[in-house]
Amino acid sequence: MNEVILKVQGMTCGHCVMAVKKALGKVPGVTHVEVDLPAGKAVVQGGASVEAMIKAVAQAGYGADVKG
Ligand SMILES: [Cu+2]
Repeated sequence: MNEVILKVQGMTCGHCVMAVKKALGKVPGVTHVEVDLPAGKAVVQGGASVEAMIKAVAQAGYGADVKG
């Protein structure tokens, strides 16, 4: 199983966390999502493409980038 850590910009509260979580959860292939608000990151597990994850987060209104 793949694990991707995304840096997410623009999250300020629990609502943002839920929105990002929901957006990433809808990406085909994603099996599990953990969002860390204070760290501004999302840990995504599954076989989805990183491009699709970033696009999904962007469509939810947040910025995403591959961490590292
Ligand atoms: Cu919020």
